[in-house]
Amino acid sequence: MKLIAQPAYEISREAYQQVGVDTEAALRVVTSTPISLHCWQGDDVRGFEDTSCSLTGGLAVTGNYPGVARNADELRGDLEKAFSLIPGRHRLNLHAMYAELSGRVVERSDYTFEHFEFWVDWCARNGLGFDFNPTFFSHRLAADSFTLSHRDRHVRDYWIAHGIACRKIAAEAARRLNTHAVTNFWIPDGYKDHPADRRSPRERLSESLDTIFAQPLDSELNEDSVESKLFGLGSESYVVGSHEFYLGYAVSRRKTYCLDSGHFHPSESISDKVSALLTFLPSLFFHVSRGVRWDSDHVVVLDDATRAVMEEIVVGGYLNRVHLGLDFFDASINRIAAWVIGMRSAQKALLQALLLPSDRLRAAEESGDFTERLAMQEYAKTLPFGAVWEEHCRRQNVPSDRDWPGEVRAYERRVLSRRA
Ligand code: RNT
Ligand code: ZN
Repeated sequence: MKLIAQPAYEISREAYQQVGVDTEAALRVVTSTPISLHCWQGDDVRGFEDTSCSLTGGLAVTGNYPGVARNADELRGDLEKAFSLIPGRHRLNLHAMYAELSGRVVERSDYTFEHFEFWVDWCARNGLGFDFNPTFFSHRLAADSFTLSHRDRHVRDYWIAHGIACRKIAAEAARRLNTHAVTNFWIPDGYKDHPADRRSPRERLSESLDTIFAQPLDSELNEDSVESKLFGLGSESYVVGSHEFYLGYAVSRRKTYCLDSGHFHPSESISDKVSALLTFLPSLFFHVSRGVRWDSDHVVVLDDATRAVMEEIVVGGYLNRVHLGLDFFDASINRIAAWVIGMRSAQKALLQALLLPSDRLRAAEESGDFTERLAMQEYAKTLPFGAVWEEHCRRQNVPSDRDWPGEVRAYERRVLSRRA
């Protein structure tokens, strides 16, 4: 198998060369671009806190595929399996609800680095970066779906303290891992029905965020990002943290803005927002996801929407100002396979973007030759991408698309099937 991969790659490399594309350069970039893998796909967004509270905030995981991770060791084991099947070195995206509290009850407002030390040591051992998320859902004080914009000051204060704690934890993790961490803020706050007052919760949210971000942290270590949403289950009529709200917030406070593929009108494409936003913002964080009819958080695949996002990032020259992460949860298929498919598909989309004959496309556009531009865009679609991807997997020492599912099945038999 390895013997046939190489000649196929050589032929493909030639084909790309003829349209002015250097496959070696593309492979170098894809190899050095990390993607943040979301821990929460592995256990259906349950987390490990003892104060068991079901999933809230309008998030929904469907399916009951056997073998869900029940504790941190199982989740880490599953992640290790997934990472072994994903080319390149990446990052872990952890939620605060995955704190390891050794059976004690600790308030989220009191979380400290020690509750995440094990995770961070594990990242160090596995050569992974670390990103973090305060958890503003699945909690008694988020039961009415209001947190940082809550009308009750005590509830707000609790969540403000949680936000402050999480930034510090992320900065400490980054320091230990000798990297930077993105701390992403998403809250579920909103109303199912038409509100009487849309203004006050937004003003409260802005104030709460300002309080959380008041303490300057080393920007080399921690980067704050804010994630907007159009609607959620139970917040169909009003979401406090809407696109316009966070766009204004991020621009005025110089924060990173997080775009989730599922958080916009289904006919809207987030790819077109990349260059618009980066004209004014320092950086973006992408929650690469796949909405099917609604914000359904399906597993990322190599579809037009994902390819368009990567194209905009690459062609715009924005790779150094963009963080890539995945955000989906599917319990209807093997959860490790879901991670692997999502990561490999996102990387394929990135590689395809890097293999676009952009110089030629741009030249055609600049000379006003839109016929050539369209013809070249269509030609690019049938260039032999598959062999370049296979070569990437081969060089990174991970199985090909044909072979990795067998490894997941073996792990399922050996490990997952033994979980009650
Ligand atoms: C919810 C947001 C958010 C969550 C995670 C679990 O709509 O997309 O990013 O998916 O924080
Ligand atoms: Zn998201």
